[in-house]
Amino acid sequence: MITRETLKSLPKNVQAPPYDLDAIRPGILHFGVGNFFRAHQAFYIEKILKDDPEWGIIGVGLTGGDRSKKKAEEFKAQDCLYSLTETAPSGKSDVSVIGCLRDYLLAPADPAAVLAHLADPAIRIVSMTITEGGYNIDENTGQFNLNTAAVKKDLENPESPSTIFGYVVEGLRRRRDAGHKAFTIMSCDNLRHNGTVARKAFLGYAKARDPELAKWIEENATFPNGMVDRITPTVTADIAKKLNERSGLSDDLPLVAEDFTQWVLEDDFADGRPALEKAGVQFVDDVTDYEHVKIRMLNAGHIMLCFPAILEGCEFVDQAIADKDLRGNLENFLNKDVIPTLQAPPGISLEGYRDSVISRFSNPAMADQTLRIASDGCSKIQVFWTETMRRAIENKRDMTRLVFGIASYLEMLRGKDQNGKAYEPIEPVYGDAERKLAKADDFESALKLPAFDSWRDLQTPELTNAIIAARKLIREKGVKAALPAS
Ligand code: CS2
Repeated sequence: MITRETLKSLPKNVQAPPYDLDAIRPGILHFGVGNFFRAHQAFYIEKILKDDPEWGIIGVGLTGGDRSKKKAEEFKAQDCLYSLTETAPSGKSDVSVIGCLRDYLLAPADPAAVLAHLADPAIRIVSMTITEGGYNIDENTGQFNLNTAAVKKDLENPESPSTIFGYVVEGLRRRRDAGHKAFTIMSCDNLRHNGTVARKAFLGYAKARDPELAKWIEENATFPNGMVDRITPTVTADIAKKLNERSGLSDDLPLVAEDFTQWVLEDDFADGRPALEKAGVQFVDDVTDYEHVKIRMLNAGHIMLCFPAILEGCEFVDQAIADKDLRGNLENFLNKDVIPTLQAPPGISLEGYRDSVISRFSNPAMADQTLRIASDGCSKIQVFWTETMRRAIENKRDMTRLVFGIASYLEMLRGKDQNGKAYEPIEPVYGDAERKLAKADDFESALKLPAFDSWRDLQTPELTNAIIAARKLIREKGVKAALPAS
């Protein structure tokens, strides 16, 4: 366990928080304290606290259940301290104890405390990493979904909420009534225009609750868009053990991330912000081009590499990229399918970005799991590949690599690799019907899966046939035989 006591005698290679923990006051409330948040947003905030101690973070978990309770207990037991190991592809690593998280609350266990923080004018930013599905946008209408049971329940009892929308809007209601300023609602999820998505979600809920309140929120709160980037693997018990062995700590919540990190953010804050530029955050007027480069190259490349890699039995991303055929396919995909249809933001070379992506994927110290990358492939394919796919179909470009990628995804969903080894694909948005489609050997019907909805209007019989043929080839002759030649 790490405690405040531990900080007094850290192993000499471990960096302590460079400020007095007792001087930190909370200014940010964050929903969804996952590994990515701990390695990314918290890492940046950590750097500015010495000069700006009023931006400490209160973490909030929204779900109950035993796992959440255990996590909350672990955070509490460590006074919310944890170690972050940042590792370069060369193997060089730095370890620091992060202290910016000053409390962790489980909303179902203590809703009043969460609401009290949200109503407190000292909290000036409410941030979140709740995954794409967390914004509750109806895929068919593109609007906030008012019909889920949890949202309906919150709308019936708006002062005792259970969803993030209910909490945030009730917090803002209390602030308005008390004559306080609104806070900034800052999404840190890996989505295009995450701020715009958050705006739609929170205003959608607020309008249904009380149009006047919604108007006040619209006029007073802000929703900056941001591009976030740092590869942060899942920490298994085995990895945790290794991290502790290397650091000399006995941390119950250790974390590892690559040494690369990027945060490009719109400077649109309702009530001030930390001087994040001092920590390396890049403030821009419009994040669009940055988001496209990241999502269409890094994230799209990740799944293009990992779907077939899983079939080949590769457990880790660095193992996958060390396979020269899989790497060649990824390079061809980036060079031929993505880069020619992408707009580079000022000062960024797409070729340089490609090289950095390949080097980042090669980082052996990350032990980043191919199954983590492939998880929720249904949403990822739509977010990461749609633009490239639509451009390719519309402009009649060569589709072989995309076809191969889709066929690999579908084969990967069977949960059995080429060597007959079983694994569990993680597809949280699929219900029973989709699971059945994914496991069945009906290649044509499998294309009805929602993963392909975002270009369904452009789907042609030729494309369908090409995907089916690629899938057959993978099944009969294996990934290597099916890999596009160039
Ligand atoms: C990965 C991301 O899960 C995925 O699909 O591509 O988690 C990736 O590691 C992060 O976006 C890096 O910023």
